[in-house]
Amino acid sequence: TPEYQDATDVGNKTLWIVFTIMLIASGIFTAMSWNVPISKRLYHIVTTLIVIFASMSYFAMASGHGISYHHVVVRETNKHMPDTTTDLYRQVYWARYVDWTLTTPLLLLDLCLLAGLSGGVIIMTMIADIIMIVTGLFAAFGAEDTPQKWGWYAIACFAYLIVVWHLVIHGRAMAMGKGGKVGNFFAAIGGFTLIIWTVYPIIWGIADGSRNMNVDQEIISYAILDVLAKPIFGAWLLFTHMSMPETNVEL
Ligand code: RET
Repeated sequence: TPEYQDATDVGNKTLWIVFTIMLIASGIFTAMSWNVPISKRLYHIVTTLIVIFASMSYFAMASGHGISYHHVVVRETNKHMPDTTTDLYRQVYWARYVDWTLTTPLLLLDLCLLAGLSGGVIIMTMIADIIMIVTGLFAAFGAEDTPQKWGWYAIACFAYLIVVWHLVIHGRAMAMGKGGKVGNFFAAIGGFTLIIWTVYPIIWGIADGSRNMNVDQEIISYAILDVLAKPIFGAWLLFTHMSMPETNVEL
């Protein structure tokens, strides 16, 4: 007998709420960009695109698109009876991975610009991040609960460490070089990012990886993280940038 793990009304309402938050953030960030000359809008453009992409992916997920079933055969060994197997179908929102592939490199671009990193380091950081998301997608759809699935997960975690390495080592040094004000702001918003981002692979391991969390709980966990990582991060960055001319980017 097959078993289905689906979102309920609670999960679906959560998706609609986050869609609304992302849409409002898109409007606010767009309006904020109108108050600065076009040549000084780089952070605004990057940050607004992040919440627009998130709005689209949340709209897809809330309206029932961008979802697929991951099929796993769960085998139970019984002592005095023959083994039983269950066909388990769990919803996987692949729209998230499309969102993350586009938005996480842009979030990193914001931080790299703030630190004043060189083009080469920016590209390496963004590519390592894309490798992290794509290998995470392979892990999510890894057939069965094979070691292979956790192999992809390990590769994704390794790529994540490369991202962290670039920002913590090079990013912090470069930001400090721009003066104490920029250095302290980079340390604060970078530290916030590091904490939030590190929770994603933990949730993934508990929810998608080992299915110790139901689909609703997974949706709610990612919802909280996504709101912190995108609209809250973006508002903090744009409002600080407004009052701190030292953060200006010459491009
Ligand atoms: C996965 C699973 C594989 C291992 C790792 C992951 C990391 C994901 C991260 C996602 C960040 C998303 C953000 C979204 C914004 O709304 C793919 C979950 C390391 C760090 C910031």
